[in-house]
This record gives sequence, structure tokens and C-alpha cells, in this order.
Amino acid sequence: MIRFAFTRVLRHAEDRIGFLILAAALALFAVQPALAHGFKIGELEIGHPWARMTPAGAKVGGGYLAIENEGKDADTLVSATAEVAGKVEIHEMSVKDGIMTMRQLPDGLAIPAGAEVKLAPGGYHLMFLDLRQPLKEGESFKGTLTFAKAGTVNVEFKIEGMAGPKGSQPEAHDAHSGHGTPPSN
Ligand SMILES: [Cu+2]
Repeated sequence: MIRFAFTRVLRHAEDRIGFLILAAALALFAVQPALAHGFKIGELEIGHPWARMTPAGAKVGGGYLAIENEGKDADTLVSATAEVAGKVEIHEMSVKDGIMTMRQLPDGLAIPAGAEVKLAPGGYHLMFLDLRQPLKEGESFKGTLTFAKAGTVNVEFKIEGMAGPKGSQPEAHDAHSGHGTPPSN
């Protein structure tokens, strides 16, 4: 039935534009599930939470996402949980004088009004500690994010390959790969 409809549309040159619009609409529809991976609580939009796959035996992993604050008040990401981890911390990674350092943000991560804050390889990130299982590419796990004002939102982290999701910077991956090995080893 659909094929018949297409043939009819294509028969008329002036209708080709209609066909293109239809094709574009179908393509958009096909892509949507991937784009729709986001969560919302209050005025906060959480975009594509993901975690990097971990090698077997790794006890720590990194988690990333974007937080957009569409409200007029600042908020703060104060804590997070993940079903695969015994503990989750909010970290900042930075390079100073050529030395890479990572520190926990004891007061959480500020999300200014009207701003988007990205947790991404090489910068802010969630640190999954005491991993109960290796993070396997293609799987996902549940977690929560708690904000000082907005409260707690349930999210799902998609586990991506070593290169991260499409569009993330590959060079940042190298900067973060030290996470695969616990410092205590
Ligand atoms: Cu970290």
C-alpha cells in the first residue's frame, strides 16, 4: 500500500517535493528514538546520560550528560546514584601545569539559570565507584540525579564504546582513560 502511494506521487513531477517532504519526515521519525534520550525535572533538561564501557575487572567508570537549566533560578547537582555502582561522586578533571588532576566537588555542581552545563570527558563527570559489573557497550543502566531545588530525577545511562557517542571529541577520551584504573592499584 505504501509502495503504491509512492509510485503515484512520483508519477507527477510537481508532486516530487511532496515525496521529498514525506521521505524527510520518515527519516526524522526513524532517527527520533536516539534523539529522544533525555529527561526532565522542573526547569531542568537532562540530555543523553551515558557511561563509557569499562574493561573487565575495572572498579570505576565515568558518566556524562548535559544539564540545561531553562528556569530563572540557579540549581545545583548535589548527588547521583547508579544501580551498577556502590557509590557515585561528582568530579572535576582539569589539567594544571601539565598535570591532570581530578577532584570531587564537595558542594556539588552549580547549574546557573539559563545555562547548559556539560559533564563530558576531560571535564566535569560522574564517577561510578565500586562497580558491581563491567559496563558493556550497548547496554544501559538506571540511575538518579538529585538537585538541591528540583529534587530527584530517574535517568538511564547508555553505555557507549571507548570513543563515546557520536559527536563527542575523541581527544577528550584519551584525557579520561586514566579512569579505567583505580588509583589505589
Ligand atoms: Cu573522576
